[in-house]
Amino acid sequence: MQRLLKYTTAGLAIMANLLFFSCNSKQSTKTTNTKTSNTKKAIATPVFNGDSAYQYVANQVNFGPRVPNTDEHAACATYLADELKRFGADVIVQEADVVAFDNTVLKAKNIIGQFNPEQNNRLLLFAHWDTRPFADYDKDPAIRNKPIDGANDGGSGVGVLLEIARQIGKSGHPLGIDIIFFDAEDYGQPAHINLPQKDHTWCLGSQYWGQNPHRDNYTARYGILLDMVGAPNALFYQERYSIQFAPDLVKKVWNKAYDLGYGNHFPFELGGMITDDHVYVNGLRNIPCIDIIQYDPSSEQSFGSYWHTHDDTMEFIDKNTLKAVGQTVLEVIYSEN
Ligand code: AHN
Ligand code: ZN
Repeated sequence: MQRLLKYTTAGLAIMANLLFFSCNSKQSTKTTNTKTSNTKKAIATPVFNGDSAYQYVANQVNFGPRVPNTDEHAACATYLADELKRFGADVIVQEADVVAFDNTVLKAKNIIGQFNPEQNNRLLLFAHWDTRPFADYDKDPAIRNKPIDGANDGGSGVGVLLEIARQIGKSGHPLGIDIIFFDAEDYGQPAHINLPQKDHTWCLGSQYWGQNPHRDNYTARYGILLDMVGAPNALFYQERYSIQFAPDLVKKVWNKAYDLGYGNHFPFELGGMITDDHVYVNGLRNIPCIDIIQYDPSSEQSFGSYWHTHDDTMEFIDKNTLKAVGQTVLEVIYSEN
């Protein structure tokens, strides 16, 4: 009896299917397709929210300057780790004592958010989250030794990556994705100071991580660094180390930006050769890396006139630039499988 009922139900289902098929073959073909390709179905690229990213930048700035060994820095570290956890990442805070150019021991914290930690196929996105302890290029010499807000230099890359993390948390991604906020990037030796110039005084957090990755033999398909990605009308020229390390990725990112209508921010032109976290991630871990970094050949220091001054505030953060960078990176990582 039970059996018979089952058969009957199955028979009815077949009949219904046949009927459906004959009435609307187009739709039924569609249904079949989704069924058979269930596991491979691509996830649509999420929509990056520029307002949300802007708020993440403001939240960081509201802590005050995030200079290592300060309370503001410690409070912001907790905030960043908590946000990544809230978005569903497995979070590791890697603590390290690193030595600055003036021999100050910095209690550094690299904040690492892992999506799909069991996946071997990984993509890496990163930015530095600390801010410069001085404003060596400020017009006013009286305030050059004061720490800066670092809205753009520090805040913007992290703000964009937090929004990307939120979107990955909501949509999922077929690959493993790591988002790393490196510390102690911006404690580099000032150019005009009465000390012999030392090498490798920038990017101390990424140098440490490169030598001591959070997982043994850590690697990723590629890495994308975001640095100073929030200024109005910012231009992201193709940075020269990036072209050397990962020429195909540069093409992929710049083409994607162009396709999305952000070509105005991403000229197909050569930029500077910039010592930044991507140099150490690439060199120490052998991961092809690029740096999306503002370059302004018309300004004295090539990064925009606000750079390492007290003008690096929320006033010069533009949601449209955050959106252009964030949507481009999302589009690139959602084209991978
Ligand atoms: C140098 O000026 C050597 N590198 C730029 C890296 C940097 C500083 N990014 C933000 N602040
Ligand atoms: Zn800086």
